[in-house]
Amino acid sequence: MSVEVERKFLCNADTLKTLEEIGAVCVGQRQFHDEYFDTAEFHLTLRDMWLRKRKGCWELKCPTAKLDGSEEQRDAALCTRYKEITDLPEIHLRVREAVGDEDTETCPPLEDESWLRRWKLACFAEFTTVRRSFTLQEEGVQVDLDQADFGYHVGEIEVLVPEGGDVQRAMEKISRTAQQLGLSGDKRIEGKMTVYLKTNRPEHYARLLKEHIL
Ligand code: V4E
Repeated sequence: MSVEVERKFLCNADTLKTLEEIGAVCVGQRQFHDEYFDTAEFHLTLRDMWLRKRKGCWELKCPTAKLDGSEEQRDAALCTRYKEITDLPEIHLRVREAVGDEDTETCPPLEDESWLRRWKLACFAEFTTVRRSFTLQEEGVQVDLDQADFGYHVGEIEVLVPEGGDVQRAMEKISRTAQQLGLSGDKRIEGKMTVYLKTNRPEHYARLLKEHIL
């Protein structure tokens, strides 16, 4: 398990040029289709848990523990931090708990997708992203430029921190990279999901907004 620390930013006509100027190296372009799942009552997303299938693999993003007050105020307001879980038994455990299934005697099989039916999980969002990725001189920092098929273009500065690693240091690296990219502003930039839900699932969006998840 690792923690993904990430700051999103808006791309403009100069973004590519700026990346080049600060020595970013393009390490490739890929395309992927994401399907996100939840119950009709939003058991997962109301807990800020994001279950998705990407390229045939299941992934679950869960919130991390809060940092202490001073750190929260400084860098954390602009960054998101999520645990990324890819181990299927661990995903099952967390989803089972979130949906309130207390029958721990019978485990749904891992090899088929009957667990989706058991926990009444259905796809609520799906979209395709074309992603160009760049590495930077700042160690461990990656910049992704995402173009979603519903017309949203967003950049992400991200650092993957192994379990127990230094999240504060990751946020400092992100902050330095943001400065190099000339990013100003103190507002969190909307992710693809926020923009997608606003347009395609307004009730779901409104509920998550009300509960301060988005
Ligand atoms: C964590 C989360 C969601 C899951 C998708 O996360 P995101 O990093 O936006 O997508 P993507 O495609 O870049 O994933 P990657 O390839 O980096 O793993 S959907 C909504 N959230 C919560 C969230 C939030 N509340 N605010 C912001 C700015 N981003 C995400």
